[in-house]
Amino acid sequence: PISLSSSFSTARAILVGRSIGRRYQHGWTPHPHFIYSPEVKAALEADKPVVALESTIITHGMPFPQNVQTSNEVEEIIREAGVTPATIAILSGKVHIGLSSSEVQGLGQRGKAATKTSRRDISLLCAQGKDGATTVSGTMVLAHRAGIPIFATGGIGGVHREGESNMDVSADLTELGRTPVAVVCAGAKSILDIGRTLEYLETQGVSVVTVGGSKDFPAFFTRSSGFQSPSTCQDPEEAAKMIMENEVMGLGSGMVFAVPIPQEDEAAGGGKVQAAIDQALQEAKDKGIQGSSITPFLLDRVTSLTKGESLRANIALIKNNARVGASIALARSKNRQ
Ligand code: PSU
Ligand code: MN
Repeated sequence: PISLSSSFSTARAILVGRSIGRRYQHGWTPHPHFIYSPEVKAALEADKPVVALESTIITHGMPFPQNVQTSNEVEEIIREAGVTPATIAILSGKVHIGLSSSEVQGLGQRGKAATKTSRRDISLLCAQGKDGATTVSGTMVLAHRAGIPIFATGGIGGVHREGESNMDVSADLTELGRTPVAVVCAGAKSILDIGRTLEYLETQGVSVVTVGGSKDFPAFFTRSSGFQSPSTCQDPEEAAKMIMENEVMGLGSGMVFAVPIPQEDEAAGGGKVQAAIDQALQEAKDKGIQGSSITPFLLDRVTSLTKGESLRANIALIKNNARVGASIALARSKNRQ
C-alpha cells in the first residue's frame, strides 16, 4: 500500500524531474538583449552555479577606492568556492551580466554620477544608451531574466522611518514579492523601520529566513535587530532546499536569506555605529532629503561619522554573505544532479 506521504513525494519527484528535465532538454538560452561576460556565459551554458552581485553597492554604497577593491575581492571569494560571480550593471544602454575588472573600475570611479537603477529605471536607461548601477530590485529583475536564481549583497532596502506617512518603501520589497530570486544579505540597516519592513515582506509573500540557527532577524551591523525572523535554517544546504521548493512550486516570489554579521566584525562596529545612524537620520530630516537620494546620503554620513569603522564592518559582512551565497548555490547545484 502506498502511504499518503510517499505518494506526495512521488508526485513531487515527478514534478521536479519534469521541470529539471525540461530545463536540461532545452539547455540555457542567453537573453538576446544581454551581454554576458565569457566566464558567466560558460558557467550558465554548463549549468554550473552562479551568484549574482549588484552594482549600486559599488557606485552608491561605498567610497572609491574601497568599492572597487571590495567588488574584486567578493568576486574572488565566490570563485575560490568554485562558483562564478556575475556582477550586473547597465553600460551604454546594454544590460551586462558579469563585468570585466575595468568595467568595475569605471563604475567605481564614477560613483554617484552613475544612475542608481531600480526596476523603474531599466527600460529608460536602455532606451537612452546610458549607464546604470543596479540596486537589489534592479539586479533581481535582470538576474532572473539571465537565468540566475541566487544573489548575494550587503543589505536590502526596506520601509523607511516614518514610511507609514511618507510612503517611502524600497522597490526592493515589491521586487522580492514578484521575482523568484533568493537574496543573501545581512538583513536591513537600522536606518530603516525594520518592524514595518518585515510586515511588508509578509504582505508581499516573501520568505524571510535567518541562516545559522539564530531566531533573530539581523540588522546589518548587528546580529540582532530586536525582531525575530519568521523562520530559520541551519545551513546553506537547508537554504538550498528551500529555494528548490520555491522553484518547483512555481511560486514566483523571492526569498530573503539573512546572514548575521560575524561576531568579531560586529564587535568592531560597536555602539558608535548606532549613534552615527541616529545623527545621520536627523541630518537627513533637517536637510529635507527624500526619494532615492536618502539611502546613499545616510550610508555616506554613517561612513564618515564613524571614520570608516562602519565601512570595515560593511566590507566584512559583504564578504561573508558572498561565501554563504556561494555555498547555497553549490548546494542547489548538487541537489539538482
Ligand atoms: N543598503 C546598504 N547598502 C546599499 C544599499 C542599501 O547597506 O548599497 C543600496 C542597495 O542597492 C539597495 C538600495 O537595493 O540601496 C535601496 O535603495 P532605496 O532605499 O532607495 O530603495
Ligand atoms: Mn525610496
